[in-house]
Amino acid sequence: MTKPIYIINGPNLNLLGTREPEIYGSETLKDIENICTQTANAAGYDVKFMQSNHEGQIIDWLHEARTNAIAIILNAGALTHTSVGLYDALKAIDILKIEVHLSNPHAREEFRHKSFISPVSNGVIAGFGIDSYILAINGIVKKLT
Ligand code: CA2
Repeated sequence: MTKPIYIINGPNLNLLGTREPEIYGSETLKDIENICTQTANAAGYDVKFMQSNHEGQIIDWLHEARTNAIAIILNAGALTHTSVGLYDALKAIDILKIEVHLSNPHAREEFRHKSFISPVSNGVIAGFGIDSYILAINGIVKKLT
């Protein structure tokens, strides 16, 4: 059986749809999960969709992905800008890794301009709202097929 694409979401993304729709859109994380699953399934891939507010849990999922996933899509939320732990975990992973963001962090506060994830990712997609995830799935499918 084909391994799934792991889609891992970090801190506070469980709150999507409740605040700041002008920045993050009005969809909930469940809406994003549904459209990602539909998009991946249509291309013949499965998805394992996860969210945690805890850095250690995200690192554990990344370790699991090393052997159990075909590719990783990671929206690390604010940990993007702070986490050497995520940098180290991603550096040890050889499968495709795509960093995604709903907003464009480079057009926001300066503290969001630094990403610990980008140097250890194969690609970065930001600023397209929910479509950032869809673009990442389509890019992964194209690279894997
Ligand atoms: O644009 C993105 O996807 C971010 O990864 C979202 C993070 C932010 O820290 C990054 O700089 C960019 C924040 C996610 C918080 O989402 C919320 C949504 C609704 C209400 C509160 C938080």
